[in-house]
Amino acid sequence: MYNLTQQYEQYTTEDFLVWKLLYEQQSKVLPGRACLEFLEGMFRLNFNKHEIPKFEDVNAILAETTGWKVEVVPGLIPDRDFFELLADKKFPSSTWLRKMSELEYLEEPDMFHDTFAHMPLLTIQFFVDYLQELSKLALKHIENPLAIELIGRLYWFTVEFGLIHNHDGMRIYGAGILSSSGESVFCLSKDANQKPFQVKEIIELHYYKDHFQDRYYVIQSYKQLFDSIPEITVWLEKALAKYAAYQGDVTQLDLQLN
Ligand code: HBI
Ligand code: FE
Repeated sequence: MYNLTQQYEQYTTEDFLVWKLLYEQQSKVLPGRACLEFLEGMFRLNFNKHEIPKFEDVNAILAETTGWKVEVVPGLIPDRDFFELLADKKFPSSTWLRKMSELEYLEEPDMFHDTFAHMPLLTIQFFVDYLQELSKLALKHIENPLAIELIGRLYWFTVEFGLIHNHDGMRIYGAGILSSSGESVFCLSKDANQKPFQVKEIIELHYYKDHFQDRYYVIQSYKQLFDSIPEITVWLEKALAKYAAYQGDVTQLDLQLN
């Protein structure tokens, strides 16, 4: 699709330093907060603070686990391209790293977010099966901005900001949290609003991109995510039927479904 490759030899000393600093920063806050599957995934992908991951190495390991692979993209790509790649078991990742001056926050996802935070989860079969089915659903409605917004909300509150409650307690699996030190701590604190995973409410309410989330949805297992696809399809159809005539900005639209 984009025909890009990771130009590993072009990484600079600053890039390696940024990777090392972000890796060390997250290594301080994630043990005891990140879900076990994420930590195991990091280990399987041989992530470490000294080297920026080589996508060909990551792909060789993913080929032996879920059969997914990483596809190099320039950065944020159009929704159609994004969902086409995911539906084809390809995870889009940038290859550039933020600058030292952007360590805390940056507008667009960089390689640290796409690689460190997203890729370990690609070793979990039920998780990638959910991601693939959600993307196939998006492609069915790719011409409908409301459908893409609502599916984007589900993507946001699971893949990016999801929490999971398994045998060792409440843990993080959302990549948007896993690549942020502040939100990794906040989301499990008593100040955070943690709620059981519920498709209807996630679809109904808009979300914020520029500050900590005002709510986090908690799943009990990755199978629960995969099993929610039929329910997602039902609520999406209801929403598209009821709000078919809506002409406003869908990103701020709150729905009432029943
Ligand atoms: N492109 N590379 C990239 N990464 C994303 O996370 C991404 C994207 N394009 C669109 C997008 N996310 C969101 O609109 C999703 O909700 C689809
Ligand atoms: Fe992301």
